[in-house]
Amino acid sequence: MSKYAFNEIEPKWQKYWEENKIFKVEEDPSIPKEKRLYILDMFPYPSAAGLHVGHPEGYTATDIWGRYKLMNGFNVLHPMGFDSFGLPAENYAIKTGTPPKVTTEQNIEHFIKQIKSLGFGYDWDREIRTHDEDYYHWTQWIFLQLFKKGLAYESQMPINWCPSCQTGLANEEVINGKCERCSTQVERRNIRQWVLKITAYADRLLEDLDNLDWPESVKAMQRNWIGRSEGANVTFEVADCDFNLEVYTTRPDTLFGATYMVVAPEHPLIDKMTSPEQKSAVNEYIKQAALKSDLERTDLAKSKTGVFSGAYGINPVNGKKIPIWVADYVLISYGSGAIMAVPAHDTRDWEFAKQFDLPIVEVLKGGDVQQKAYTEDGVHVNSDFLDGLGKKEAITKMIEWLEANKCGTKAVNYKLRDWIFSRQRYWGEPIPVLHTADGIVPVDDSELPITLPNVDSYEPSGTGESPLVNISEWVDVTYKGKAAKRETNTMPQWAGSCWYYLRYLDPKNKDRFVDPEKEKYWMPVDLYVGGAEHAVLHLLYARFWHKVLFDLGLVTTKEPFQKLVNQGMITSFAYQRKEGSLVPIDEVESPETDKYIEIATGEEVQQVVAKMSKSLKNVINPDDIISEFGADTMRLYEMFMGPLTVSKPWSTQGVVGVHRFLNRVWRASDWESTTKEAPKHLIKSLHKTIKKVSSDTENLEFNTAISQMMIFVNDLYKEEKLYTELWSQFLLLLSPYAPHLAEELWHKLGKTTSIAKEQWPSYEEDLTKEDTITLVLQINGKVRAKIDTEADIDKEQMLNIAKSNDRIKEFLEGKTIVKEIVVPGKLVNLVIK
Ligand code: ANZ
Repeated sequence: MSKYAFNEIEPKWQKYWEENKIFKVEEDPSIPKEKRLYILDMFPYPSAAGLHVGHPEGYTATDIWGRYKLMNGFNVLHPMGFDSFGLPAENYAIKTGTPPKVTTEQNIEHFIKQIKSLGFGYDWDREIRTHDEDYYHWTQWIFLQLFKKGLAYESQMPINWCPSCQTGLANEEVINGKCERCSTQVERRNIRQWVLKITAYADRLLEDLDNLDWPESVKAMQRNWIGRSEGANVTFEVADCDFNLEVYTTRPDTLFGATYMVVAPEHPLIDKMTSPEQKSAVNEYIKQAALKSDLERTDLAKSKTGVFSGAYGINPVNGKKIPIWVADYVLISYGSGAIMAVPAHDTRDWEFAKQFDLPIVEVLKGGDVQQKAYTEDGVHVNSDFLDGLGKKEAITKMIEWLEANKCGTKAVNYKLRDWIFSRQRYWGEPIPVLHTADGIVPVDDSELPITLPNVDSYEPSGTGESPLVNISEWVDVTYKGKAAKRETNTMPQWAGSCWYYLRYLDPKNKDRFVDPEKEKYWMPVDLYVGGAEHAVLHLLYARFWHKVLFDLGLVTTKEPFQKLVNQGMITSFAYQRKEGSLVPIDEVESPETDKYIEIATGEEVQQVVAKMSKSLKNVINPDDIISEFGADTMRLYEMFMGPLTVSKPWSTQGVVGVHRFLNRVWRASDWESTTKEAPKHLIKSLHKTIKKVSSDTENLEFNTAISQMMIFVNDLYKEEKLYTELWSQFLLLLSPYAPHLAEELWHKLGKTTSIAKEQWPSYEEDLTKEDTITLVLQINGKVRAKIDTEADIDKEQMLNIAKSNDRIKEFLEGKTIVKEIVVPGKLVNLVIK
């Protein structure tokens, strides 16, 4: 008996696929559009840590699907590349002085080696790296298209600034208002930024979601992020001042309940309206508010703060004077940065009113507004011409009234903000514009790419600018004979991933970002698989760029990714409750993998899982699994763990189980072989398996497809003979899942071409049907029971079935059978006395 030597087999076939370019793909025009498939993985950031188990989860899924489709006659494009600009490489450079390019490329080599060791069928000729000059040439070019369309502009924007480190910080680097590195109180500072006008596409980004085959949860997150709301802008006069205050409200119907107003601490009119008595208190408050992040300011759990400005607004519907407060729960960046406060019907306003003892006036019946804000629908009261109306009609009526009286208009607002697109960092695409005596000008296309120069120090400049400002040979240029300076801000990490799926289509094109024919041939992406953490940023930014390119006539589809699938997270430390206590998942016989949740407080804990993380020392390294069990086991196990889209815990026992299955397949190949026809029951088992594996693979239900293959192999083991025809069909089914083993056993049958290029097997519907009959059981000629049983049973078995049937047994109790009548395949009649 030979040994399943996966560590010899696997590299051998990987080399064979690569050398024979088995997965190379071309634009074959004779293949119709519906037979072309573009399958995309979210390309990895090449971190120093290498691949983790989450990467192969998605990659195996797309690889199986791609191989399956290839065998079904599809022209399959399935590329891989690297999202290789990013902060970790730059931080490492600050620490060690090693240029980010060097570390990044080392990491990429490591990633490629690891990815290749899993036997994925990528067309490596199309590999891209976002930090390659040939790649970011076109990232810069696309930026210039946005710039020329007026969608990229410069603006002073408030950012988090650490006065001690002298640098801007990302939101994630601010902990409780303090710098993550030195614990200094972080300030908000206005810094010159490049901004992309994504808000110009808000409506289309929202509407076009409807036609996408994406998880509802991701669509919901994008809808929330865009946050479209409808309401009204209402103008309030400010008493004794010559200016008005505009507010945005989604509830103009509650205008009669407005008892005070609030402006954000950054509101431009504060200075003008604050009374002399309130001046110092207001100024002090503004200073404090500047230290807080938006998140802290809007946190519902935090108590409200504010200060009276000394000024009053005049409610346009009833002429009442209401105080204007300054409070940081109102953000300058939303609506008009000022609100009318209706404490009876808005939770934040209610809390504020309670805190500062401001009046609460009910205008909708339904709750006790002295106890709690009533935010549901109801019937209007205390509201003059709105009394008796419900919320919806009242909103419409109030907007009509406001418009007729010229003190308000219908308005739409979005939470979505324009996208701050510049970073004061080195390791990113330089923004390709010049600052000249005549203002900002784009560099000429012929000068692209504007490449990153070598620098000696990667430390931020200390003035909030990137390390590039110190490289005067690079920064100082001439433009039309006059001195000019290059832009030293670079693009954020998201830039390269906004369009990479287009570059795969034509990765070596020197003249264009993509050839239009190739774009038309492949787009849109038919299946995009990756983690759920990209629900908003990457997936929204890429849709935005794509729509801009669409408007410029540079791509032919409105959307880049037609179907999106989120893989579930692979977790660790799994325990499940069994007979009252929590036991490690490895010891639970059939764990309910779809039920794992993080610890639920308050209830009895049923399962416990933990994320894999370095600090918990529970990270599984794919390399270890591959060297101990092989890539095929790794692939199969990750697919067998549970449905692709659910989160599931790693189980070492599960890996062993799957490995045992592959070993059984291997050993079967050593059985005595025959070209004779296999017994009927095996043929039927095969056809059932082909049917189930085909439809499950089609629907990305890989775990159940694998179970079916296991059932088939169990059936084979009942005969222990290798029926070569049957066997070769099974190997075809196995090949997308365990491609190395299938390829090896395929060649062992004497085949000389790759199994990957064979045709997927088909089945006969008739042969997938169970051979069952309905057996009628009678007592003294009366029907007492009916049961389904296998068809080919003999008289003796029929009698046994009848006599052991529970219902029949009841009739037999205390009686004697005097006659047994058996009609084969149909009926048993027992005559009793
Ligand atoms: C009065 C009112 C009464 C409101 C009521 C709500 C309920 P969405 O739905 O998220 O768009 N608002 C407006 N601008 C704001 C700002 N810059 N900072 C903080 N809050 C602001 O939210 C719109 C509502 O949020 C607006 O409608 C306003 O409060 C508040 F029973 O006006 B409303």
